[in-house]
Amino acid sequence: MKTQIINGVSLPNIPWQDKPADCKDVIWRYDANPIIPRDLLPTSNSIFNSAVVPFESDKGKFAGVFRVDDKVRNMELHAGFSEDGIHWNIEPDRIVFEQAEKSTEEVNQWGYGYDPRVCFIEDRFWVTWCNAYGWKPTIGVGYTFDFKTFYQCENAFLPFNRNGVLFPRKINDKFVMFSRPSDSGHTPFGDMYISQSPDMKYWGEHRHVMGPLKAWESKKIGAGPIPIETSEGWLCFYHGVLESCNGFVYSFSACILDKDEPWKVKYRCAEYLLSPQKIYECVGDVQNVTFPCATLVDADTGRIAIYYGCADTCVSMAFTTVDDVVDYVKNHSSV
Ligand code: BMA
Repeated sequence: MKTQIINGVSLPNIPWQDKPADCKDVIWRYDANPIIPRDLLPTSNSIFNSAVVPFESDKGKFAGVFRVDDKVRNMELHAGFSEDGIHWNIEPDRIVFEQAEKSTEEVNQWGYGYDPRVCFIEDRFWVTWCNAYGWKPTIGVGYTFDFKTFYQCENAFLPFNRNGVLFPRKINDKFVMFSRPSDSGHTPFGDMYISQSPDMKYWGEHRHVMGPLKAWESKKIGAGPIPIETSEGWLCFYHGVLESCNGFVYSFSACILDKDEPWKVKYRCAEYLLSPQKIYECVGDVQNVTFPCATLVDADTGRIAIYYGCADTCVSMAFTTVDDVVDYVKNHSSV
C-alpha cells in the first residue's frame, strides 16, 4: 500500500468482492445488493442510513446501529449483529437509552432517531444521530460498550442540525465532530462544520470545513462515515445533493483533510464517486438517494467496505481501496 492507514485494525473477514474487470469506477457495488431489505423486521417500513463497526473483532464479528422506520413511520434506532458484515440480525425492539447522567431536566430525552453513526473512541462506542429536541432536529449523543445497554448524553448542539459525525480519536486533546446546521424541513442549503469538545458535552471552537462546490453537490453537503486516518490525512466520504426537476439527488464522494487541523481541506474530489443509478437506489420511499453512514477498513490490505442507504428504503454495500480512492481524489481534486 502506498497510503498507510493509521490506528487501523486488521479485519481479515471484511466483506469483499474484487473489482469487476469491466468496471471503470473507483467504487464498485456488491453484486448481491441490497444486503438489508426494508422488511427484515415484521414491523419495519424501511431500514437504511445505518452504521456498522467491528465488534469483538478478535472473533471477526460486527455490530451496528440501524435506522428502522416502523409502519407508524416512527424513526427509530435498533442494534444489530453480524458474523460476516453482510447478513445482519437486527433486534426487533428499538434501542431505549438510559440516561448517562441522572437528571430531572428534559434535555437528554429521546425524540426520534435517524441517520446514526457509530465511532469507537478509546474505550467505548459513541453513537451520534439526528435526535429531536422539542421536535426540532439536532445531534443526539450516546454510548455503549456492548450494543445491549445504551446511555444517552446531552445533545451536542442547538437545533437545527444534522449529520453529526465524530472523528475516531481526540485531536489536540479534544473530541472533534462534524455537523451540518440545517432547518426544520428538507433543508435547501448546507455546509460542513467541525466543532471541538474537551469532554463530549461542551462543544465549541467551531470551524467551517467546506460548502457546496460542484454541480453534483450544489444544493448541500454533509459528512458521511467516520473519517479514516491515513498517512495523507483524514479520508472522509461525504454526501452531496443536487436539485433536479424531480427533487433532490443524493450522491457521495470523498475529500482528504489535514491531520492536525481537519477543517483544512487538502484535496476534494470534483466528481461524485457513486450516484443513484441502480434500481434499488432510484426507486423506494425517496427516489435517487445514496447515503453512506459507515465504512469497514482492513488496515492490512487497505480494503474498504462502504455501507450506504438506498432510496431511504434499504442498505447496500460498495467497495474500494484506500490507495484507489486516495489516488483518485488527489488526481481529480478541486478545493
Ligand atoms: C435527509 C435525511 C436522510 C435522508 C435524506 C433523503 O434530510 O432525512 O435520512 O436519506 O434526507 O430523504
